[in-house]
Amino acid sequence: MSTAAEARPEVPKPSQTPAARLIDDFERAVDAWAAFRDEAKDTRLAFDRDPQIKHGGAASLRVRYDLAPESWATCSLVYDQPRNWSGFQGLSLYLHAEKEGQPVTIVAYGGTSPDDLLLFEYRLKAGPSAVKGWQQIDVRWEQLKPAPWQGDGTGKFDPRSAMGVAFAFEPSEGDRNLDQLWIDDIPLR
Ligand SMILES: [Ca+2]
Repeated sequence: MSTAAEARPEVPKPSQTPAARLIDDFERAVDAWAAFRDEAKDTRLAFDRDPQIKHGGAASLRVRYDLAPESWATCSLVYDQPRNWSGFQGLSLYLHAEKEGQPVTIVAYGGTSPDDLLLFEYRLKAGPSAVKGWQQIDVRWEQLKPAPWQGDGTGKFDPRSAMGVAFAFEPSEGDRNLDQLWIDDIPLR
């Protein structure tokens, strides 16, 4: 860096506190998160903080799931009231997986109350970097698609009324799917 650049006064940034930017980094208890599952099937999902495998800080979120064919499960963070994320273009996170190609759907919840959630999805498969270490995933709001069973498929996520996020899992090929993956550091971007 040149001395001229060093001498330049720092330009104040728009006031977004770190707390407002961060969805979670799993450094504290994860009791705001909840597991939801297809209760008609023998499908399970469990999550906890993992102090052994982490991207940043002291722990990540480990999600373990055992999915019956044609079922689903989610690990969800649902807010009591909508939050305004319109100052951001999306969110990012770090993913660690056991297998390359392991599918996971990142969900942003819209709506106005926990009883009236809209689901918007970004489907991805873990790449080799997620198996070797941590894969950074960036999701822009416009990349989110309404859940297939929701409306006519043209709805858009409205970041002015965000109700939370989730990681959603479905069995890929009609078999049981028993897997686990890890998530860490989820900021708004
Ligand atoms: Ca962490």
